[in-house]
Amino acid sequence: MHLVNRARPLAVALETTLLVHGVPRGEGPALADSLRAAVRAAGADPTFIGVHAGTPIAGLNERELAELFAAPSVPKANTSNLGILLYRKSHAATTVSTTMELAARAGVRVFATGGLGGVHKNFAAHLDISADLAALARFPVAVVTSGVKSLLDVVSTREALETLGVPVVGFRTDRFPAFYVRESDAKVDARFDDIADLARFADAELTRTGRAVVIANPVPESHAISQQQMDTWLAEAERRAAGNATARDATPVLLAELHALSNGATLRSNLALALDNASLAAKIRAAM
Ligand code: PSU
Ligand code: MN
Repeated sequence: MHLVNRARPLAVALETTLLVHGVPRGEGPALADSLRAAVRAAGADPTFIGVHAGTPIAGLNERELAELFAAPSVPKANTSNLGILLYRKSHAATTVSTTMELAARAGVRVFATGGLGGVHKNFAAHLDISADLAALARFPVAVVTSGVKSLLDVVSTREALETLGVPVVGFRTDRFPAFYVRESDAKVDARFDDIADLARFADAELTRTGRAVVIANPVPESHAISQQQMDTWLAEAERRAAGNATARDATPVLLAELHALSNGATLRSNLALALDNASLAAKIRAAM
């Protein structure tokens, strides 16, 4: 695999699945601009990761990103189908798992995303576990995230991270956040209140283990959604998505249903947390 590596020394990785599949079509370019600005404002170098015509790139340029946005459809690549998409010379949007794989190869140590994939609900009836979890055990990247998407089984996902030996630390929180919701029933392994302290720990831990560090940063209060409200919307989104929300489409289909039936409240929450994570990731990178 020939990786085009344009990462600069203070690179912060950003994923393309969030841009292409996580927000409605048409909103991706504006989100890309604001993520870039958030990283720069905090003193680091925004580095979009994705696949352009079969070439994996750390640091997509404006033209390449524009071509991904303009393509009729861009497949979502996790660590299982990435190689096939490269071989077929396809474009691809990278999820947390593949953004980490390419970031690690490019030497990028910090990555900002929205929410991690994890263990889907009803796993006793139907097992669906995101490739993100296995990637966290394999690639040495500090991932700044607002926890795991509220549509997953958050407590089981937290347990799975423990099984995989992935440390989960909270930035100014003791609880493991659940994406649009600031708290869940699960805890973090340790709390950090100071960015320089957190950056020192993450840097040392990446070097010590060769695995990821999860840095959990709750959605800003101003854009948080209550657990009760989330439960109501999610039950309705699951009903509406029934049958369509399978396999790789499960996450994008449910997110789109939530954005629609909350009149955009979940989308605004998603954008706010993604930007806040980009900003925190940049501060951590600058402090390393
Ligand atoms: N967070 C968001 N929006 C998203 C995702 C995360 O705010 O669209 C994406 C990430 O790329 C994550 C993926 O890796 O969803 C997980 O998908 P799956 O459950 O199919 O592994
Ligand atoms: Mn899945």
